Amino acid sequence: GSSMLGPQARVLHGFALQAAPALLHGIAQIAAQAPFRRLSTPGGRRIQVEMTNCGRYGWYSDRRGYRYEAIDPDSGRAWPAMPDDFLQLAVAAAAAAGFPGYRPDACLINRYRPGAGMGLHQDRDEEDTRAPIVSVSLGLPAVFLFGGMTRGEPTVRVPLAHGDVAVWGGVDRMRFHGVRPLAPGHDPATGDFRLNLTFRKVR
Ligand code: MD5
Ligand code: FE
Repeated sequence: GSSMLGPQARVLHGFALQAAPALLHGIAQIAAQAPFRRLSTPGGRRIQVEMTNCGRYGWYSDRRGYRYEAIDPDSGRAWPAMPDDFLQLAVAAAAAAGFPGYRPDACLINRYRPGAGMGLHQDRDEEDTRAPIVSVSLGLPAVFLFGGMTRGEPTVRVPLAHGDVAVWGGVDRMRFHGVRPLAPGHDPATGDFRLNLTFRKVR
């Protein structure tokens, strides 16, 4: 089943359950080429969530700003290619949520340990804001915060479990959102992490 969070925001519960083992294997291979790391904000604070990327563009942040890079600044090499099964899952989820013809060119991989969270923010570093964002949750559960178009509006708490896929597009694309600090837990399949794949179309 699926839950409607907004006119063009959906959670597809369990949509990635079948693909999950292959996705976790793919993440391990990507991390062997482009290791998870803690980036810095332009203001010099370290981001709690560990990140890496696959696909044509990778999200990156340091003193010079938030941006997308085709070359991993920490290795000087291109990001690992987006595996076919990653792309197929994202395309199928977008279509199921009403966004046919999705062609993401970036996949940010977020790794959360217990205690790590992500503060309220908007995703505004992409040139293409018409394409939706597809987000896959694996491993430990999290509480997602779904807000409004301004920071001050109230947020709705949305539980996200292993295998859930969320799709945000159209009028819901620029909503403020965040992730509450993860509760302690065990998940042998992910090594006691929450892993999140965030597919985007940058250009
Ligand atoms: C996560 N990651 O669970 C989330 C999934 C990020 C991030 O937020 O920037 O890495 S993506 C959630 C999202 C994206 C775009 C719009 C909305 C939510 N929304 O309108 O709620 O690690
Ligand atoms: Fe975000």
